[in-house]
Amino acid sequence: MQISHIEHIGIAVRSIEESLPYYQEVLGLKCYGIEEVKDQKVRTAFFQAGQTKLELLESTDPDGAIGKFIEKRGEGIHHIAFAVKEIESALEEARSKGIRLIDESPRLGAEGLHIAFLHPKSTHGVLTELCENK
Ligand code: CMX
Repeated sequence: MQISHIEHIGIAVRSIEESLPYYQEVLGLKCYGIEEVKDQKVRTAFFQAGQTKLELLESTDPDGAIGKFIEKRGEGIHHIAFAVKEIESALEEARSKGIRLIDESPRLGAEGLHIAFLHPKSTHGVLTELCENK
């Protein structure tokens, strides 16, 4: 597959509001958008950090992916997202190479990106997101 860059790094937090002072006042990054992704049961906050972005993820439902992650592991890095050209063929390539897909086909994520996740049990422990801006 063709990866052009790291699109963002996803970070699970208990509370976006409580995390903002660290990212804004200590790191000096500016939050440029907060968005709820209902089907993922999360609220997201985005920061531009040079050529990539940080995505803070706050759970809106304890049974969602972030709710369960925080319950088990606490706050911390949750996933890495790569920007790819042609996400459908990237997914198909991952599948054909034996990678377990969480999403069989791309769906709409935050910021209108087409996204799909690869299971961390088949990617050496890193929950991996592929995304395409189209
Ligand atoms: N990174 C690495 N490993 C992870 C993980 C993560 N983010 N989340 C879970 N795991 C591991 C768990 O530790 C567990 O390992 P063990 O069996 O060794 O304990 C295993 O994966 C299964 O975890 P689980 O708690 O049973 O959780 P689920 O199987 O219910 O779900 C996952 C795990 C990755 C399939 C689920 O979180 C998922 O579908 N994620 C993709 C969607 C998502 O993350 N959405 C939120 C972000 C949305 C956005 O960015 O817009």
